[in-house]
Amino acid sequence: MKIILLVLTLTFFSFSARAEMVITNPLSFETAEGQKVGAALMTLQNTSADDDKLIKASAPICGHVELHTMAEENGIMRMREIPKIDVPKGETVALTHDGLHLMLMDLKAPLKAGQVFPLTLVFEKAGEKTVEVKVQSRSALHKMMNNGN
Ligand SMILES: [Cu+2]
Repeated sequence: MKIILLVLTLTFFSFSARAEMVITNPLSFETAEGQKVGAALMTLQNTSADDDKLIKASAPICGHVELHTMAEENGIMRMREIPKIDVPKGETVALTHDGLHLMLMDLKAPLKAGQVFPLTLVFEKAGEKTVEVKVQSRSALHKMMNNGN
C-alpha cells in the first residue's frame, strides 16, 4: 500500500511539473496527384509557466516534416525552413497558411479530403505529442485564403 501511494505521489508531481502544451484544430489540405508536399496547420497554446519551443515533427504519411515560416521579401511571399517555433509561456501561436506552418515533405501518397493521419510534435519541454490531423478539401483552403486568416 505504501509503495502504491508513493508511486501515485511521484506520478502526480511529475505530471504537474511538466510543461503543458495544448494543440487544437490540427488540419491539412488535400493534394493533387504527383504533388510531393503538403502543409499542416494548428494552434499551439502553452499553458505552462515555462517558455517552450517546437523543435521537430514527423508523420508516417511523408518522408519528413519541416518547420516553415512565410514572409514577404521584395513583394513576394516566400517560405523558408526554420530550426524551431517558439511558444512562450502563456501564449498561443497559430500555424497558418500565410505564416508559420509545418511542411509535409515527400508525401508517400496524395492527401485526400476526409483522411486523418497522425503527426508527432516534439517540444523542448512538453516532450512528444501526437495529434490526429484532419485533411480538408481544397475549397476549404481557398475559403481560408479569401477570408485572410
Ligand atoms: Cu512551407
